[in-house]
Amino acid sequence: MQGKTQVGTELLPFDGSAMLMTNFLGTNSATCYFDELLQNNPWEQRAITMFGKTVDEPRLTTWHSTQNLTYAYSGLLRTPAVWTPLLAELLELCQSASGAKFNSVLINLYRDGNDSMGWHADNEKANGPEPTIASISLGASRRFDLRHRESKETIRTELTHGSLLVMSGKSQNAWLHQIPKSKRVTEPRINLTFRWVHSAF
Ligand SMILES: O=C(O)CCC(=O)C(=O)O
Ligand SMILES: [Mn+2]
Repeated sequence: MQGKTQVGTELLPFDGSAMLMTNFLGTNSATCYFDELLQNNPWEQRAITMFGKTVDEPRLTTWHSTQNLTYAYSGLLRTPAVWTPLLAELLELCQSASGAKFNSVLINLYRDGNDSMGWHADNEKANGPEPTIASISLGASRRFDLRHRESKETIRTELTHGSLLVMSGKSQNAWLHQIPKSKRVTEPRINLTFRWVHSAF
């Protein structure tokens, strides 16, 4: 299983960068990673509390760290799941493609088009002021939107099997992003977002 580097497409017109490399992983190796994770990753269903109501997150997730760091997001404290050779391999590929260092990864499983991730930015304190986030997509293609916080300008793209999106600079401060629900999508998608987490909270 290995990756191949490719020149990316810049999605953001200003205020940060979001570089999309569509054929970052070859189709066959992307499929191997997908199958292995779908079968063997210890998927967790988490609950979130919003406006006093507790509901299940509309996706399954796991958090992994090379240094056993815990991570807080959306009021959830995560303890890390196992760090595997597969994750070490993908981390290495993301580091060479982006020039950034990562020590952890959040993995999302969108079981079908009913699963989603609402508008947010990865601007938690633990990520530092201008974080670089490397995001690998495996399985079903899903729409991915970016919306500028002030101008409301919206960029819409498709994250396909084996693609890499690297968000950096001001992107997490100036823009929000989401994976909207989709009635068309009946197949699962796995997304891995590699991050550098500065300290445990
Ligand atoms: O699934 C995706 O492509 C986005 C995931 C994401 O934004 C996140 O994990 O913070
Ligand atoms: Mn995000």
